[in-house]
Amino acid sequence: MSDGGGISRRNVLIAGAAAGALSACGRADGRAFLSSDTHPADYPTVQAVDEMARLLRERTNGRLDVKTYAGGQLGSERDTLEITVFGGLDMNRVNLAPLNSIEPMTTIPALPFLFRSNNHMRRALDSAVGDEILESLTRHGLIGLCFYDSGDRNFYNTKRPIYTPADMKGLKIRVPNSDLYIAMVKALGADATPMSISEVYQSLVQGVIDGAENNWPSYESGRHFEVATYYSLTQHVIAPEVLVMSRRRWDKLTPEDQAEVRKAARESVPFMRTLWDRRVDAARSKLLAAGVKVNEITDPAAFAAAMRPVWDRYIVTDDQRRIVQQIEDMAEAE
Ligand code: GTR
Repeated sequence: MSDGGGISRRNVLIAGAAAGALSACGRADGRAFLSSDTHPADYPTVQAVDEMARLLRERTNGRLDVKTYAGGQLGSERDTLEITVFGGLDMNRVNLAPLNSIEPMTTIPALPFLFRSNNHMRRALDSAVGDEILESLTRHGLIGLCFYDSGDRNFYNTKRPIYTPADMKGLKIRVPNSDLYIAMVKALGADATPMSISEVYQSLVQGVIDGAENNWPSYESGRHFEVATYYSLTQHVIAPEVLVMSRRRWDKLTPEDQAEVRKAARESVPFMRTLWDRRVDAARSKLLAAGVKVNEITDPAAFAAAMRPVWDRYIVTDDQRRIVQQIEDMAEAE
């Protein structure tokens, strides 16, 4: 983890190593975009970027390509984002959470109980609302290319099933590095511990934390279910993933190549959604068969009410309020 102050020495080293890896694969001409993902190679986000790479190769006779370093090889999302802004990485697939402290507009889709369903999230982010949130990253040195699904996040822990907000009291819960997530967990009376997802499994084993919150596929692929066997369907957040490009790299592309990159990224979205839906089903079946103790919560409205104060704390600008309203208006079709 970086100390939060500027570009850490470790990140400069990682960026250097990444550039070295790029020339080692014979693409020192700088055309293959180097991308990072915290998930393993078979995860839908990584596969979607591979599909984007395939489309780019096909349309440019191999002139444009993407090489993804999966499985968090290049570091945590927070660290690799820093490297991306600074230009040591060309692309990055991250959740919105580590962007929350960089750009307030990214907190909107991460608000608790904002989206009524995954479809509501897809509809909103496919509209001009999504474009506006992606566009807000430009002033921070990032080009927002597209959103990918991340499904609903649920609390899981080693101690007990969560039925009501009171059941959360005193639990030590890991959250991504985002003040919004810290506030959400504190609002439920639990202790929030921000850390990178790669540290969660070991921290559960050692009892440093009692639990975390995530979607079915991450709970499964990170093997967190082996230790934290209570999975409670709070569905408190349906925040998407986002694919970003370093503005430094983007500005060096011709307008034609920029258009190709945007198009290929957008076209990888429906591909990702198909993989995502399958992956959620597969993860859920596997976990139920593995004996994970899944429960519905007693009263979703009680969780929504307890977490509602974070809306007022993080939605403070007129632009944020306007976008939140637009998203809520799109829920009507549910
Ligand atoms: C996952 C997401 C990752 C990462 C992780 C986390 O759902 O796909 O990008 O943000 O959650 O909790 O750190």
